[in-house]
Amino acid sequence: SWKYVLKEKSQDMIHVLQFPYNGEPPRDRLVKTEITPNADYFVRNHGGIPEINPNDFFLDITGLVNNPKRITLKELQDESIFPRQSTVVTLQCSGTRRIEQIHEYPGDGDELINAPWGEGAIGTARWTGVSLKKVIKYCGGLKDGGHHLEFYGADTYFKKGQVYNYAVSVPVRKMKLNEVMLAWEMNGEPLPKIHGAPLRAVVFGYIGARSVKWLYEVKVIGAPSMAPVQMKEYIYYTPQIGKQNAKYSNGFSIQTMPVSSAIMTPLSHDQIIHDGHIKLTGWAYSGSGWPERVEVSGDGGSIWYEVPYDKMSRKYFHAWRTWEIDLPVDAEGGLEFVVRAWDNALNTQPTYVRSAWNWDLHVTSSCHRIKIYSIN
Ligand code: MTE
Ligand code: MO
Repeated sequence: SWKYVLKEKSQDMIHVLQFPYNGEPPRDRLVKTEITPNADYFVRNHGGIPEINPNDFFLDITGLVNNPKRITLKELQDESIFPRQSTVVTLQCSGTRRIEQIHEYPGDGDELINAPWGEGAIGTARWTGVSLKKVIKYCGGLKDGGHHLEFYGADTYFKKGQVYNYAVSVPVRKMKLNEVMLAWEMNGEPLPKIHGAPLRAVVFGYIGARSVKWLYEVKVIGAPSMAPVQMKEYIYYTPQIGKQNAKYSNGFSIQTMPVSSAIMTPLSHDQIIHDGHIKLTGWAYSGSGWPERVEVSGDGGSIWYEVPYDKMSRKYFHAWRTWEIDLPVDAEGGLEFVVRAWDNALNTQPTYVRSAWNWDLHVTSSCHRIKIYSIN
């Protein structure tokens, strides 16, 4: 599968794992554009990259629907059957910025789950496909008791000697809100193999793990999926839970992503020479809406400056906003820059990473901090 990786991804991706392929783009490049180029879009894989011939491809809609159906890609793409949808949406892996939690305390150390991601396991694309709501309607709608949608991916992975297909679920409410899309195009190009070709789910505002790649079946079920990725991964534990008392039932499934942000430039090893100003760039994202305000501090969080509204990129529901600020800084020596975002529901971020720390090291939503040595 390295054949596709080499073709589809930028050569300077940072590989947080070599196999399965997991990579993020260089930090200073990610926020140069509000739409992430496909070649720079982070990749999170649990197993290999299946090869699927789009001409033989079909999607099965099964379980608690009135008319279960097998639908070919051609049918999905036939605009006389399904209206086409094209939406700008951010996907964020719950491992984004995990490296900060690892530095705080490394937890259970399962490196397949706990890949040491930096700030780049997030990306924004214009996805094109159909709304899953239309597809469920085409199948005669839900039967009574259909409360969750289970998505199956064609890739397999090993865990404790057993082989599994990647599978997770989302509540049907998400589909009814038109917030689940079946996509075959990414930024106007055919969906790259490494991002799930020929068809993937895109679940708006949720943890990236629900946006199943290489999707071949949607099953309507009564309760959340029993598959291992749903039951045993992407669980959020309270800070009191550790090695002695961690069990899956002690945590809850991560779904909607909270408000978070990151400073992407300058890089912390840069030595900055300026005259009273320094330019910072970054992203801010909220899975339940959009970032409304971004604030940056040059002194570890005592005094905050608001990013001017015209220095934030366009507002889309369920997408990040990139931002830049020319921050006044008169001090010399070691400085700590901090960012925090506020979303449209007035949520903001925990101040320190220790208040975000959790046993499986997911969702590092605390204020992002970088240290810079400044010579004025
Ligand atoms: N779908 C399948 N079939 N297999 C996977 O390993 N990884 C998930 C999700 N969908 C995964 C998957 C996770 S954890 C994330 S964060 C996103 O895909 C990443 O999507 P991307 O690789 O297109 O950026
Ligand atoms: Mo993820």
